[in-house]
Amino acid sequence: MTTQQTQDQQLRFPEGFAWGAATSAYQIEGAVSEDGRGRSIWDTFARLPGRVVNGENADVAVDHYHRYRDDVRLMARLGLGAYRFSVSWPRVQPDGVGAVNQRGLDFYRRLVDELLGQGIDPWVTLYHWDLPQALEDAGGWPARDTALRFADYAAAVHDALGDRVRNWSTVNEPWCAAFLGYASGEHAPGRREPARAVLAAHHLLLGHGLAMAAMRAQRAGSRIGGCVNLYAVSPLTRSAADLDAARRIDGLQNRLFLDALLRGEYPADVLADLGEAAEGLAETGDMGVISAPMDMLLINYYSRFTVSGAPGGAVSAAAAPTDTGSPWVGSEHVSFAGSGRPVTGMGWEIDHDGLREVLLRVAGDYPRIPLVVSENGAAFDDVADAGGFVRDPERRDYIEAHLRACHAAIGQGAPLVGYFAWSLLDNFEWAWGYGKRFGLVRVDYPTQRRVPKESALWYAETIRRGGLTGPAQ
Ligand code: IFM
Repeated sequence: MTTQQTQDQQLRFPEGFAWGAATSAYQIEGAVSEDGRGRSIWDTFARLPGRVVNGENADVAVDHYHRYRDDVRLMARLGLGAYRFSVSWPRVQPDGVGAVNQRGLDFYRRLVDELLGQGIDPWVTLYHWDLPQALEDAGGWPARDTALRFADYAAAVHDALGDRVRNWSTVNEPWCAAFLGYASGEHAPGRREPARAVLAAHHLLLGHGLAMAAMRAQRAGSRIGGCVNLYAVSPLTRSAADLDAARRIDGLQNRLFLDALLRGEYPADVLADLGEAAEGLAETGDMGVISAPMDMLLINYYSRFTVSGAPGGAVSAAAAPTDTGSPWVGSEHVSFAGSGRPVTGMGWEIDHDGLREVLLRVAGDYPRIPLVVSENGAAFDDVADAGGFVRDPERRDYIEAHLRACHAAIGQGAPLVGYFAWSLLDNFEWAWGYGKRFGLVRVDYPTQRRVPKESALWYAETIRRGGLTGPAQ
């Protein structure tokens, strides 16, 4: 094959592959006091001194609540086939229980209509971290009742949108909601109660299972899945201590959730690591509810962890990710070492082959189930020119390399059916506020002007072609 032929080679993706981008409600909507929306734990947390960089909050965010029509038009211009967004629980049930706030649901009805009108497939996430504050006041996710309330809320949304929305995910990244919210306290509600975080993880999973059952009882035909954030995990060396550190992090980050959802059990070694915190976690029947067959598994992938078990030693503290919940899981057994790979603006190591590894691992170790990469992307320190345009070759390269990894994984047998770039728009990056930009589309926050970045134009062209060009990975 000549060089030209190699360049021209098309790396096609399967027929019907979902090409999309993703967002979440609190990160983009704003309008936190409109149309009867209640308070969420993020409204409260963002007002606590020192919890969010520069004391920022998402009261306005990128004003998507008012600008959704223009945003959908923008998606159509980019050629997106699918859009994954989340529904704000406190917009639909201001206190997390009882009567549904129709004005809140109406926003999502309008959004879905707009998407369908533009030929874009809506993918709905039911929970992306904005728990109604009233439910947190009643105990939050460590309280079992929250899982039951979540199922009621999920059924209300599914009842309203299920005739037009086919693809649903229940809980986004339960690891983050449990361990960043209740162990390290870096996310709302900001509690530092490690043992309660384990309960929270169990109830988030239980909420997933109960919600799925409630939705299935309402109507057939919806495709429903859970969504986990998975990492490739490597030991720094082959020493027994480093191998054990890798086992621990893989266990808590990946297997705790995968085994529960896809095998109906928690991994014995992780339960042993957790000790008393995991005693009596599941009531009779819980694991059956959690592991009821899903139609797909949604996987969010960003990075690889390279870990060491060396006691306080040769590893660089600077390499430790800031969002590992490590004050509890890591301190005495695990250090985040880093491998020297380039990092994103979040300080996260870039390892596209880790995505191939994760997809093949799930495909190989668990019962066969369609997989979706439901988030993947990178923050970088963007610089806009006078017209607001951002040349972002690093983000473009990041997405391209990860799409090549997806293509390779499909070729090696992973049943991958879609890819969603994180994120459609620059937005509120949780405890980092607005300083970290993940968008394919630049948002100038003072004016709310949207300008597609170079990466967005490249992604649009890739979607148009139905794949990549150049040599396979
Ligand atoms: O912005 C978040 C998103 O809300 C959940 N997954 C990771 C993204 C980047 O940190």
